[in-house]
Amino acid sequence: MSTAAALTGFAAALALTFGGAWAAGSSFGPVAPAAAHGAEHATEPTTQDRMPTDHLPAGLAASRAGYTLELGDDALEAGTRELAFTIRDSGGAPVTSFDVEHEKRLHLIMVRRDQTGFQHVHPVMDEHGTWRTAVDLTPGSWRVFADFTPTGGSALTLGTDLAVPGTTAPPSASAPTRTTQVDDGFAVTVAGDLRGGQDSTLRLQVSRDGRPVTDLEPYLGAYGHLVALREGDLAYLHVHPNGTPGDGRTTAGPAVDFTVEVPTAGRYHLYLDFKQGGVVRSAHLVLDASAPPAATTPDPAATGGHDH
Ligand SMILES: [Cu+2]
Repeated sequence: MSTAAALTGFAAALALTFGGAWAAGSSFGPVAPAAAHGAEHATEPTTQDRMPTDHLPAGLAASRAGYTLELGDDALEAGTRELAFTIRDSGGAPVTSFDVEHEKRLHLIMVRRDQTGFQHVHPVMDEHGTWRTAVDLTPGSWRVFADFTPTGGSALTLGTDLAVPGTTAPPSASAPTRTTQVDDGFAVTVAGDLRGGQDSTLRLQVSRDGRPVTDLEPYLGAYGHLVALREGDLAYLHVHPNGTPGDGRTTAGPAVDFTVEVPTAGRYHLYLDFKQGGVVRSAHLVLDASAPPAATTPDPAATGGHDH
């Protein structure tokens, strides 16, 4: 077993310990003194049907809400490789029951930490709970996000690192990017602004050879899927468009609107997946989110629905 897997096992045991203390109603509160030594999830209840209560952005932890993402290999060679992984429950058993969300039981997003590689793939699970998929890897440090809903639980995105050995160029600094070229003459432009802790609407427009694209095809039930990753720690947000293909009012491009709430001010990398001519393409844009006006208090109850 790899070091990371062993550590994950330790983390699960730690979570179990605290879960037990929680269930037994011990005299110390939710933040036990010993929790200062442990990982962030040690302070969380591990009951599987509870949402994480700390409102941490998704994707920052490999273990959360009683579930752990464990890779089969912590490192893979560059090239087209098979990535294998397992979602384990708080007892360490592989999870095999998942709800279908956007036509799939699990969405796997991979991004190189320097934001120069992005993949959104749909692994296949065997009867033992091991998921497998082919991935295209270039040298560097990759972040692997598993976006899923365990049956009986809440939607969850776990993240962990995968190393791909080899020589990499020093990362170049990012810059806000509102228009980007995609393969085959496609381009994507974004209008609108992000505000930390508040909803805002982004309009993404797809063109090809300078002409608006009006024949987008539904991909996983929508005309676009948007993943936002905060620069620095890769906090994760997966957003679906306003409107559904076939609802009588949503057009097949060129504009796809998203209501997005990023957790904080800062720089965000946006990856739009869209489908046309039977081909799924990804566009990479970069926006800076401003701080919310000081007087406003974000109301979590008012922001439901942006996630799915
Ligand atoms: Cu997906």
